[in-house]
Amino acid sequence: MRKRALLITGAGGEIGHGLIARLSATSETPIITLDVAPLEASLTPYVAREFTGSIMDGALLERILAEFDVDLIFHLAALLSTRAEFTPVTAHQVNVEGTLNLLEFAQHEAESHGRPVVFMYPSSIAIFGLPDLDTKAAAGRVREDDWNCPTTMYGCNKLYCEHLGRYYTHHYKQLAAEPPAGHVDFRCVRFPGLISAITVPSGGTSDYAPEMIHAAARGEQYDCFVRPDARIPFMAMPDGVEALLKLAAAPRERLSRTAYNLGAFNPSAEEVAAVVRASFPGAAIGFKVDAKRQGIVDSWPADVDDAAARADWGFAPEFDFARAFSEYLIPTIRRRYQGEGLVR
Ligand code: AKB
Repeated sequence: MRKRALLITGAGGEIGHGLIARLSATSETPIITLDVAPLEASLTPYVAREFTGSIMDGALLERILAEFDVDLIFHLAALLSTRAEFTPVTAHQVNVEGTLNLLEFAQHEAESHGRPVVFMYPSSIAIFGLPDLDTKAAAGRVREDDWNCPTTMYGCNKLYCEHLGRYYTHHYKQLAAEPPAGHVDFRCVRFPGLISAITVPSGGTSDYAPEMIHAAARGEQYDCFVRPDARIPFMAMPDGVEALLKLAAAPRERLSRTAYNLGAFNPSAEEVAAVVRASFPGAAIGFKVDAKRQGIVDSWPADVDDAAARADWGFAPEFDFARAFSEYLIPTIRRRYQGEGLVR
């Protein structure tokens, strides 16, 4: 008999941290994880079984399939936007081929137990590509199907995988006369920049905001790599985790799309710096623009229209810009730097 479980890939990353803690408190289903690096000790008590390995390893996925009955997957493993620009071919392998492997894994799970497999996929504002700053300013709150013209390998990967997920959900092997009982039920949120008080990101282009906050808390000088006026949407990590859980639990018939925009607040880099300076007096924040990373941020929308997520499955972020800092980031970060330390 296979054991019932939910699977999290890339579990040791930023989203995985929050998700594991939250799921272990709310879900009865045992959690199994797959990550290239061993999970850190603070997470292992919440996990029934930890697999250390790659999503590219077909034999390992077969082993998991043979042992576990999975009907919920959070596929978080990915190479983020800045890192992907340095190693685009590897990024394509991990972000696209890895996701295809997981979709096939989900399809086989569904066929084996005869139930749908809910496949949760974090996509990104990186799937958008605005050609210049005037267009970005004029575009305002960008809707899901507008400006789907990414300029990064990561953005291309995420957009294509959104389509793969839609294919597996609605069109898989169109030759089948009847849709099979067990099938992939792909659900995707397009995250803005996520800001966690517990972890610092690595390899992303929205990293300047969290890096600025954590550097100030550590008493370190920080040179922001985008211009003061750079503006993209952000979200506090607890709202990101909550959104994943809420969409995963939504009745299928309520969902009018497979990919949803999400937003919460959209400060400029200078507005983030001002709040950080006010919260950590003496914070030394400068601006040293990296042209390539600036170009990526300039191509992302200043804001997104997330009306569909709000209407279909009740997305409602708890933290606006002020509350994210006053009630989550600043108090949690202060406690962490005074106490247990920081997770990287
Ligand atoms: C990145 O900067 O690559 C990510 C994202 C916005 O998807 N944080």
